[in-house]
This record gives sequence, structure tokens and C-alpha cells, in this order.
Amino acid sequence: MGVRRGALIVLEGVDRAGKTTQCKRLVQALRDSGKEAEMMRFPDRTTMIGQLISSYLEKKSNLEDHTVHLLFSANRWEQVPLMKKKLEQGISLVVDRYAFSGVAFTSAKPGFSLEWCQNPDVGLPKPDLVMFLQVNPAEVAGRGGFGDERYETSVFQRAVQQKFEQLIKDPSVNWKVIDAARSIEDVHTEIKTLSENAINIAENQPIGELWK
Ligand code: ADP
Ligand code: 2DT
Repeated sequence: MGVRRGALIVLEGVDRAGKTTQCKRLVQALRDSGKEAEMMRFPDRTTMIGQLISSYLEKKSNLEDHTVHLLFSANRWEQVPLMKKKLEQGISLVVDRYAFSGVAFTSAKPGFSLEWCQNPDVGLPKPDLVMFLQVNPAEVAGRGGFGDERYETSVFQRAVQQKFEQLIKDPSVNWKVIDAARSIEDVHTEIKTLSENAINIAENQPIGELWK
């Protein structure tokens, strides 16, 4: 019998919802229970495409809105061979943002339909589980202010939140909405249980294709 594949697990949510904190905790917990797991994040700022994106986010450069959307998508596609290799080796991938952030952020700009935004990401490895860390802006106000990067304003984040709410209605994706206003520990416990279930189910299934 071949190696059982790992699961592709994605965490999404607005700024300061706790995505990075929970991704790290989840990878550690999975490893502690003897499972192979690695963290990834998008944008991956380390590649050549990622450096263009990073400079844009830091407002050191300007890029036309369609162009930067396609660069974010290309930044995922360039990791696909490595992602598939790891999943097939039995390593579960815990990913901080994915195509859903791509669609939510660009479609929050004027003149962009959800469909146009989804197109470049059609066919990416489909997550076995996407957890949306749900918080309202008042609840996370105590977690620190906004940074200086592009998109880090309360007006834009509210528009992004509305787009996420539309995306969550898509039944072709295995969305779970998590109440992320609770303690780090309580949120982690729920995320760990959902992830272990997803890993058990995924190991007997082929990797799917997103939005196809
Ligand atoms: P994100 O990656 O979604 O932007 P982070 O994981 O970086 O969010 O968390 C943002 C800040 O909020 C960090 O200082 C983190 O320690 C804190 N934080 C994360 N989760 C919680 C929580 N459940 N309760 C209180 N503070 C939290
Ligand atoms: P962080 O590195 O702090 O998560 O911020 N974004 C992200 C997009 O606009 N499109 C995408 O495809 C992705 C993955 C979200 C990255 C910022 O970039 C936005 C916040």
C-alpha cells in the first residue's frame, strides 16, 4: 500500500483574527501527535514574484490592480509542484491564507467581480478544509492597531469581510466558521479536532481541484 497523502488545511480571516498564531499551534499539535505537518503562507514573499508583491504591500511600488491580482495567483501556482509533492509524501500542509484571500481582497476593490477574481485560481489544489476565523472588528481592537501596509484600514477590512461572507456560501468548498473571539487555547482545540478529522478523511481521497 502506498503512502497515505497529507491534508491541505487552510486558515482564512481578516487581519488579526489569529491565523498565524493558530497555524503555528496546529502544526505543533499535529507533530506532537506523531503526524507530519508543515506550515506555509501566502503571499510567499521569498520568491521573485513574492518580492514584487511584498514591495507593493509595503507601498514601495505601485502595481495595476488586475496585475497584482494575477501576481498573487501566480505566487500560489509557483508552489503547486512542491505542495503536491509534500501532500503525496504524507505531509499535511497548514496554510495561512490561500485563494480565498486573493478573491476577497481584489473583489473588495471597485469593478472586480467574484468570478473574474476566482478564474486564475481555478484548478489549484483544493483544500480538504478551510477554517474561517470569524471575529468582529470591535473584538480584535484590543489585539493591536493596524500596520502601515496596503489594505490595513478598517474601511477596506470591512469590505473584505463582506466578500469572505459571500465566499463561505459556496458549498463546493469545505468551509468551517470558527468563533475566533475566544481564547487562543479554545480556538486551537476546535481547530485541532476539525483538522484531525480532515486528515483522516483526506488520506483515502485524491487531491481535488479548486472551483472546477
Ligand atoms: P493574523 O495572522 O490573523 O493577522 P495573528 O495570529 O498575527 O493574526 O494575531 C494577531 C495578534 O492577536 C497577535 O498579537 C496575537 O498574539 C493575538 N491573538 C491571536 N489570537 C488571539 C486570541 N484568541 N485572543 C487574544 N489575542 C489573540
Ligand atoms: P499578510 O502577509 O499579513 O497575511 O498580508 N492578499 C493576500 C491579497 O490581496 N491577495 C492574496 O492572494 C493573498 C494571499 C491580504 C498579506 C496581505 O495581502 C493580501 C493581506
